Amino acid sequence: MRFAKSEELFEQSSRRIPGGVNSPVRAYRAVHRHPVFIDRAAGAYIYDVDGNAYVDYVCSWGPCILGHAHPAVVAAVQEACERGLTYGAPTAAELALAELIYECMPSMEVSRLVSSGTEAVMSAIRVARGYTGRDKIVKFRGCYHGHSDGLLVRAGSGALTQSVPDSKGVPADYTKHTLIAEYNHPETVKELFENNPGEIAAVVVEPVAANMGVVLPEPGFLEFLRDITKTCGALLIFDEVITGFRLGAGGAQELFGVKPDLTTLGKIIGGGMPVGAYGGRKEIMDIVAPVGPVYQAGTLSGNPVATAAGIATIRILRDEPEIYGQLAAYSAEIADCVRENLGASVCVNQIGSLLCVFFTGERVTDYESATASDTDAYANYFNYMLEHGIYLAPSQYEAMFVSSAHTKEELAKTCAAIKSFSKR
Ligand code: KE4
Repeated sequence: MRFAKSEELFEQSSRRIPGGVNSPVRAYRAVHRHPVFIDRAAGAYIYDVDGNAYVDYVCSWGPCILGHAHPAVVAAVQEACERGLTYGAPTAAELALAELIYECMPSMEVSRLVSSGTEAVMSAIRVARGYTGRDKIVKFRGCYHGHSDGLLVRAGSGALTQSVPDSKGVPADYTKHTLIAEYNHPETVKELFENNPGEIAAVVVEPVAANMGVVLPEPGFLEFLRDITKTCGALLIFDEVITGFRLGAGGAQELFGVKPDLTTLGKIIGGGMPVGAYGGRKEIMDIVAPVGPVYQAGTLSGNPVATAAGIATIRILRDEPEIYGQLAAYSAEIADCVRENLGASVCVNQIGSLLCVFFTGERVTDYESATASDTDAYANYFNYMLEHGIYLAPSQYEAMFVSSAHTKEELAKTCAAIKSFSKR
């Protein structure tokens, strides 16, 4: 494969954009090479500026669950554009999206649209603090909830990949109310509640952790969080920016049967356009301005073009639930192919169309075991697969995402590359 144009663009971009990228993980630093610059994408494929084609398992970090440039989504966006791109005023489309979200995730009786997952989680935290009158928040080491100051503490995803889980530029005063627990270790949560009686406003958790690689909740863990928050007067916030509409139209809360007080969404609900959302029961959300005293706002919140893409996407996922069975079956085949060919050197965690290949011989059930993985071995795997037309996340601490556009043909290509990697 040739990468001359990507190399040239990267060199030029690095002079004008930090690290040449608009989000750190895209810089490929963890896989020790320059990034490829993308020219276009369609269905299950993404094409770089040198004309190389790849089967895409990043799917823009989750949004493209229907594949790239899905005709119905593109048509909805085109139609919306012709009516003007943004009004800064309420529209019927925002109501339609809020109704769809409520229909699929009944815990979100009332929701507010924003423009990113970061905004959604930042706002949900503010609501929890305003509603409870408490300041402290519990998050889990290795979980990532966007880049708002108070949550860049032991954060996962790009923060973990770049070894800045506690970002510079965030004053200690901004994070002193952020308490850290260990995912899948209930005793660490219990200890925080015992040591901070009456002070914890909320526990925020990725119901399936997907920013330290993919780590599934141990049986009873989410139920434990539900119980302890209820008992201690704190709110439970499910950050479903990744899992929402990914694990099913009802997200992780439907799959695991645990109902949070607040939920945050992003990625898929924008269908590839910038949309986030936060919401919960009316009694809590009525605290949000202009109804209540918790302020939150956004120029492009509920933007008509973005909501059109989100509505088109969610309607397909709601009306064709068989998509989720197809996604899970495809993903399980990938997981089996990796286990068969890479054997004891890897641990593959997979749930629905979320999966991760950890280069470790141990089971990965928490932050400790996830970060024991051999990131150089992952980098070798990543580079081999890229050179063989398979586009994976450029970090051990991210997920593989599968779309409904991935067919048996892509499965065969992917398994062939995995097999040849095992024999290289
Ligand atoms: P955004 O602000 O990037 O839209 O969403 C932040 C966010 C919130 N919550 C969860 C569970 C998330 O995974 C994210 C963002 N996910 C990363 C990928 N793991 C975005 C990719 C990137 O940072 O470039």
